[in-house]
Amino acid sequence: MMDKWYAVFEQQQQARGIDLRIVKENLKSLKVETPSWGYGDSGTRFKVFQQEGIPRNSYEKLEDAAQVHKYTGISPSVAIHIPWDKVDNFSSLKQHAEDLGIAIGAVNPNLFQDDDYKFGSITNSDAAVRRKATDHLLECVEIAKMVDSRDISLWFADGTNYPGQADIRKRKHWMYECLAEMYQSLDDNMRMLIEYKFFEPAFYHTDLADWGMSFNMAQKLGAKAEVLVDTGHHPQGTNIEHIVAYLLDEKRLGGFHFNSRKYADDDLIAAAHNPYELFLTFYQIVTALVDDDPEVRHNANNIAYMLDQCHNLEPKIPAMIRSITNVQTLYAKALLINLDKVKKAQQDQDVLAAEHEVRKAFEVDVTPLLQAVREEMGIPADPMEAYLESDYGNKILSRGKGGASW
Ligand code: PSV
Ligand code: MN
Ligand code: MN
Repeated sequence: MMDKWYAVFEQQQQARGIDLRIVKENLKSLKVETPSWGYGDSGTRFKVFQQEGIPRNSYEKLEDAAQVHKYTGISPSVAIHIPWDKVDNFSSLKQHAEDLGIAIGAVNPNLFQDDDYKFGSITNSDAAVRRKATDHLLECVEIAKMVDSRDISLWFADGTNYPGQADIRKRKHWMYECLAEMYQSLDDNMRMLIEYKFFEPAFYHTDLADWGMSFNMAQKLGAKAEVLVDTGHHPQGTNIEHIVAYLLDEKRLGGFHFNSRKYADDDLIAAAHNPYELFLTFYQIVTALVDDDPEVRHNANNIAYMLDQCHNLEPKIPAMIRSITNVQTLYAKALLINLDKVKKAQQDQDVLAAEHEVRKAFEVDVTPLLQAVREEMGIPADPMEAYLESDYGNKILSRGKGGASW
């Protein structure tokens, strides 16, 4: 039955001029990292809800992440957050990940949960606080080296709540000084990915408020500094795919933190509210993968895809699986855009035809394609169903309540 379904799908796509061999290759090379903090208890500033079976430590977080990889086949690494994931022996954590068939991914410093950082970390007017913050960044670079991780993801809560509270330009200089010191400590293969967010926890100004500020900082630092786009960190209505296209053209798109949002930085299941936005983001990436400029292609092939989500109400592991399959589904749809036809419509300045070609791919049901790809990868056709049928969810209940929180 399934084979017939796929055969029809193949025929339809071939008739549209789509080479499914390339589509499948691209789908098989997609990797989406999950965040260690997404497996812990989380909530809002109003309440952190405790779930049963939450990992009690970083080792157990990796075990849960390995389940996500087991059933999706495309999430082989886990981002860690220091000090939440600070362990006595990083080689043993690394080994634990390897034993589970996964790896440690991006290292995330934490410069927002210490009283010293009340008025800023690397932008604080107090040189001693900036020193402490920079030392933490350097410590994270060392940890990344210990666990063989390439990327350090940087998000700063630094900002102010009131006009006049601080000297915005001085803070910009201090930030550059601290980041430049960190930059010097990176090995040649390493990267610092600079995230931005327009508000929260600061409500008047945030030192890295948008992609332009991160981009400017990255450009000043050097080629190992790139921009990290967290899809939940923009004002309403922002055209994220435009930002993505711009950064790709500048060869500075370091990675993504996928999540979905309705109102603020909601950190919900990726594409739960806004699948078309993620599809259009992938459309920009798909065009960059075949760009004439080899550097643009290189950038498009080296994007770190990561989730940054906190599942406050829903069980964590299936929520991660849903997010990963959503990302994979929207990437698959974007790969079905007939770029030649779009190009032709663009040359003809035929607005309707161009928009139609793009949207048409979104409307394709890619279930048979994903099932075929998963079968070729030795992965269950329906990752969510297979996980729910396993006994892992029950087994972890013996951990009880009161596990790690983010
Ligand atoms: C806070 O907004 C945040 O969600 C950022 O997106 C970071 O990437 C994440 O926390 C982890 O520090
Ligand atoms: Mn993020
Ligand atoms: Mn965030």
